[in-house]
Amino acid sequence: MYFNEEIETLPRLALEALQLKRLQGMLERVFVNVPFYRETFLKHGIKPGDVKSLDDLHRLPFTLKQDMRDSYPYGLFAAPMEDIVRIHASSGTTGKPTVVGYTRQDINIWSELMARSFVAAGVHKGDVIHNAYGYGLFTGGLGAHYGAENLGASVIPMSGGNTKRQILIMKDFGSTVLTCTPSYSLYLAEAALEEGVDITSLNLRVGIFGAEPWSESMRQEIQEKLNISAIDIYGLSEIMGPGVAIECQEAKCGLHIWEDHFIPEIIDPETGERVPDGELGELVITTITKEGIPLLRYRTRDITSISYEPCSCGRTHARIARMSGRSDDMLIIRGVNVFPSQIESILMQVEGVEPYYLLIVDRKDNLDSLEVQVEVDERLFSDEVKHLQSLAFTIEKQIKDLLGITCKVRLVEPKTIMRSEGKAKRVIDNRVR
Ligand code: DLL
Repeated sequence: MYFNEEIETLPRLALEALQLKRLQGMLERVFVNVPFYRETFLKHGIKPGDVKSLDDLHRLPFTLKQDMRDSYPYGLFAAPMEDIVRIHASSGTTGKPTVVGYTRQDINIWSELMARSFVAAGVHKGDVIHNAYGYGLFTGGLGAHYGAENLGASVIPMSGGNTKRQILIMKDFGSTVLTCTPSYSLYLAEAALEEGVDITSLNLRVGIFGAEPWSESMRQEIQEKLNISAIDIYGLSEIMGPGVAIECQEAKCGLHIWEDHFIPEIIDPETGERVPDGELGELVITTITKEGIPLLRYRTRDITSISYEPCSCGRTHARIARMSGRSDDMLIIRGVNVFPSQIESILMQVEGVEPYYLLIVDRKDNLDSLEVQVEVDERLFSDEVKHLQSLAFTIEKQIKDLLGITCKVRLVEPKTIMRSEGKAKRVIDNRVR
């Protein structure tokens, strides 16, 4: 099933020809309308007309999040304010938010790509979509909402928070699709249990989860606890919002990135050079149809790999692998590079361990230390202390064996680690940078 069969299954040659034509148009537009790009092009001695093939793209300069911050709030907009119909912003951990603007056409394209994403995930007209992504400056809520309406499904604009009410609505309204962060879906499952609601017996069939990193083992956990098929969706506000890429329900093997609107590249974050297909690197995206804020070679900082192999679902658009972290959230602990998701994968494979954890990184006497706090099953706490100790020891050993770092594992009682309604906070780094 497709939302737009012709374009989703377009032969690659035609897709690439379309990309080149759109890329050339985009370069002209930013050269004329965005002083930042005009100056960058002039500085590098580049004219928009120099790009004759898709391969020429890699000679153009990158755009960084810092460039967006420097042009706060509207400096990178390529359309006049009277054509901007929506503004979103990403919170950002430090400093000012990153602001993005959408023209009417940008919103229409976003709604189409979200609708395509829903269909790829196995959602159709007639579904009742319980949308628990936050509504507001965050792109999750409204992005999924417009896509759901465009598809013709019934959308419940829940937003985040008020967890008890979410359970009630999900049950009484017969929701068939859940959209929220993966961590919140598990929190909902837990809350349902407390409310005496058997979440596995509701009408829910599909969950579309993203906005934060999660692992394959977490997918298994969610699928079992909620009795649904869990699909990974990727996006970022700078590029559009949710729906830049999504897994198809047929293969669930990589996320199709909608290449008629975005050109993906995977680069070595150190050298900026492209890496071969299939190898891990940083995802760089060029938007080729956006009017509000088109971005050239935007460095997402997200780590993934790309594959152009045909997919069993028939879509011809390339697939990016599940994100393995960010090139900037990567922790370096006593010289060893670790992604929180790697630790999560190890934890999730341990019997009795719950999917709530916190990594606390510290530095004492110039030596880094890592403490992994993780919740364990209630029953383990009523057990003998030595069982808990041996479980903690087993996890420490596995982390040491698989990742090469020594850590202290602290098993904590259920519900002691703070729950989040949006993106979960998994790392506290107390080291002075
Ligand atoms: O999180 C957009 C979104 C909303 C995506 C709902 C999916 C669902 P931002 O707040 O700008 O936008 O954050 C973007 O979140 O660069 C990734 O680091 C991370 N991220 C998003 N989706 C995934 C995912 C939204 N599926 C940042 N897996 C991105 C891992 C993800 N990380």
